[in-house]
Amino acid sequence: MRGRFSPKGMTEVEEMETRGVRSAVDLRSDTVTRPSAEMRRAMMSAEVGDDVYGEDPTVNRLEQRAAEIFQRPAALFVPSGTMGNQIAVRLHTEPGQEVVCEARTHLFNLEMGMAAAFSGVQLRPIATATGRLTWGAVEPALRLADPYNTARTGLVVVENTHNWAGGVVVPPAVTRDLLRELKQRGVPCHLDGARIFNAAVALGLPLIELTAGFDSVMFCLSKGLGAPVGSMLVGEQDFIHRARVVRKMLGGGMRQAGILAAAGLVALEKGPQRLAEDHDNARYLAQGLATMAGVSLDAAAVETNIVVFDLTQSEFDAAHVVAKLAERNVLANALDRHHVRLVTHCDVDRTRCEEALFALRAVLERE
Ligand code: TLP
Repeated sequence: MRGRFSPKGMTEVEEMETRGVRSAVDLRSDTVTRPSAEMRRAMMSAEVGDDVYGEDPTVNRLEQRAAEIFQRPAALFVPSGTMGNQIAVRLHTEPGQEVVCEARTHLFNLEMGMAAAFSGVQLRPIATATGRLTWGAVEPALRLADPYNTARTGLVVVENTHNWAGGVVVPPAVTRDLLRELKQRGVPCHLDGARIFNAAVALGLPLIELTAGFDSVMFCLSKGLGAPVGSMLVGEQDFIHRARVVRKMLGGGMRQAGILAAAGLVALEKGPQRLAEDHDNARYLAQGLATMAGVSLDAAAVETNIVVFDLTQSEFDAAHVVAKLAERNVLANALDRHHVRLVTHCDVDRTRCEEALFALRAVLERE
């Protein structure tokens, strides 16, 4: 991932602005979206109260709506997806246990070692070719039979869509087996559904078919759905009650958070309707990229709003490509030495994707 500030102490966007460059085609993430006019209006007029007292009517409405949509008893508004995941890890496990997850998950790579620091658990990452965690892959990694030598498996985490694997969708057929087998063994399963609405849209299935059976679900309002801040944790009443306590431990009691929840409500109701457009744009980027020198990418495998392309065969490494793209007003993220990620969202339309492809070709083919 790129550093936040340039050597001049400015953000990448500020630096471009000082060079008089028109706003960047920002494909670093779907987290970069600005709230829509409708969201800003809703924020302006939001009714608020102190949410730590449970008195913010807009937060309460958002939590009720999320619970309704996911057909669960309760939901909790949290400041970030990371906090939602970490609360779930804390509540499902005991210190000294192990959490099984796919090797490229956000939980393992991008949550600051917090599962160890906050919950005292270790992660057991499982490498897969596709990012889809199947029962066949999880079974050999479970530690349930030897209490005197091994850390017991306390939780399994599934990420859907799988971000670093390229926005890959995990279909219900895969999770159904996994959930059934885990249930039989008494091992809970948490869904990191940061982009679960993208998965549902890509599969053309009701959201609930992708989320039923998980012991808890986290999803983000602040990614493809377009809200400025916030994620939701959904689950059983008692779980969410305990989650509220852990959120407070983490400093996540947000007082007049209705200002943010108002935007979150717009994101929840309106956001999913336009995700197909982001998926089309990602496919369009992937198809163009697949024809470029040194790029390995199966464009047909791009299912949602994330494109990860491989530069192992290129003369350039990922950091170089990202730096050169920035000079051409296109922002992307390097995941590691050989992989670059592009993410489409509501603030980049087809024309801006065409501009990005033009810059990508110029950089990758030294035009
Ligand atoms: N992902 C962000 C960065 O942290 C990498 C991004 O730009 O994609 N789960 C998944 C699958 C995520 O992709 C993310 C954020 C999170 C959890 C955490 O959400 P936040 O950023 O709200 O803490």
